[in-house]
Amino acid sequence: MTIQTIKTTPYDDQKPGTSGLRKRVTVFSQPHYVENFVQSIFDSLEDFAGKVLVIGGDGRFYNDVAIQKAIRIAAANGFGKVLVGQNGILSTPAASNIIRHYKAFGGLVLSASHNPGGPEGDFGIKYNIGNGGPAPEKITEAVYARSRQIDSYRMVDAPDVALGQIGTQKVGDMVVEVIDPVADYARLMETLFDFDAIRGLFASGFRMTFDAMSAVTGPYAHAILEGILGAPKGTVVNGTPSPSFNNGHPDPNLVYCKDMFDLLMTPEGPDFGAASDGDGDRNLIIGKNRFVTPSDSLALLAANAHLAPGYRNGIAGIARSMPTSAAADRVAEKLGIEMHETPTGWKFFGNLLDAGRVTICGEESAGTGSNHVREKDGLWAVLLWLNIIAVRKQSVDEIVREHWATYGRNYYTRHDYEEVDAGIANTLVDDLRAQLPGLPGKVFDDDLQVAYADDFTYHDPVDGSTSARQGIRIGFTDGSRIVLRLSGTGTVGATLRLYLERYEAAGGRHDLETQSALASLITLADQLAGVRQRTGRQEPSVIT
Ligand code: VG1
Ligand code: CO
Repeated sequence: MTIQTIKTTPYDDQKPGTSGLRKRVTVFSQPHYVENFVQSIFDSLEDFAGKVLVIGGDGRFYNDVAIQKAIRIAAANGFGKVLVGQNGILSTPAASNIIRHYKAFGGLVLSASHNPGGPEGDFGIKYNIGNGGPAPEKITEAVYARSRQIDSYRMVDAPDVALGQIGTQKVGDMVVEVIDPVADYARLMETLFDFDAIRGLFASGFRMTFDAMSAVTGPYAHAILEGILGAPKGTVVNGTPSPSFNNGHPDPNLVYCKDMFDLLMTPEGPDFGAASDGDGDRNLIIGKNRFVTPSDSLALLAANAHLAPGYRNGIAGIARSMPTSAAADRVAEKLGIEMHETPTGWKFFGNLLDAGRVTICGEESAGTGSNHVREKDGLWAVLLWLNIIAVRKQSVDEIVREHWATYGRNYYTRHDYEEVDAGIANTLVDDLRAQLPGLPGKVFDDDLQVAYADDFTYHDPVDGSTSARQGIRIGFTDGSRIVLRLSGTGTVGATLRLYLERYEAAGGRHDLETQSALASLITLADQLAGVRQRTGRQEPSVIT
């Protein structure tokens, strides 16, 4: 085996964000760019000689190029074996499962998730540790520091691996095993859910539509929903992964899944609609005449998890990201279990899950998951919903309404202002931060009294680490909140996310239109932060 040591110079922009390094394909395809980053990852890890590395991606444009480079660098750095999904494909939750199941040292997940793909779109690389979850900040910071110093990387001189072919090959001294990307994942789902009950549901005429958005979940959804569970052919739409996502935007929200939403609002539409994102870790849930906000979905899944065999004995606790609504908190309170509020990004849930302190985690951005893996999991959420529907024999709308009648409703919306000038966005956040000390006690609109105003700092109760500046929160005495933070996954300019929440107790009005229910908070947020005036935008780019 020839190991080449290749001279390189550092790039200064390889700082991982909320979920790995995400950049335009045009940035990733610069000379040595992928190589520098992958070598910087390996340089930040210890004691992996001879061990197993998992590599998989969401199949987007450039996946095939980057994966061959990563395999050659892994071989030159002394990994003993690489497990790779056939054709280089693994959904993010499936990759997490493979790392755990085969007790790998870690894994590389090649994905820019919900960001658009294609030659003009985005690509991404993320490192996951041995628990199957995204590397904690300690590692991502070390990788970034290394990427600014790197002066060479190691690569074996070997031909491309035939990724289409299941089985074992060799690259230098390293074994490369190409595996079926779906099989282990499907088996895991079967251990968690009552597949007989879900089969019965489909057999009884229940109809669903699952939009794989031409992204990675297509093969998983075909195999599990239409194959194992017997949903009629055609249940899965856009089920063939495409490197450019068929020129779509694989973000399962009400903008990019508007057709599905409209269909679910018609009498002849199916009973249930769901979608997942580019790498298969997000979920969109829509019942007939009922869109379920991700924050509500987290609360509902937690409250009903015991109906699925995998959670029969109850859940240990719940964690949610800070901007996610407090709906889940009310469930935790009632169940008498732990509740944790973490910064945005799945990497912050890992310690809590590993320590057994929480079982179910979720984010307002359409991410929910459990301790079965260490990533959020789109199809898992869909299957848990189906399991609950099959057992409760009620519609999504009925289940949601009953939940609100028991716990009250947290009206919730997120307004995204995408591709804003970064300078303007940073000043806006700085200026709002400067106002925070003067806000507590102030009363707005006669009845909105500020209870606290801060920039969220998280203290990890498991490893004692601290993460500061995780988003501005302004909380009111009635439980309402305004949250504002900058996205850490965008690749152009800055994306401002404004999150608004208001609680309406059980017995209150639960049938208001969300934007009108939150109108006074929306106006107040704009008054405090000056989003419209400073960005010149009259409307958010996306409302969820
Ligand atoms: C967004 C979401 C966050 C999620 C992250 C990765 O991050 O808000 O909740 O964990 O995307 O999701 P940000 O920093 O842009 O707000 V995925 O499905 O793109 O890996
Ligand atoms: Co994703």
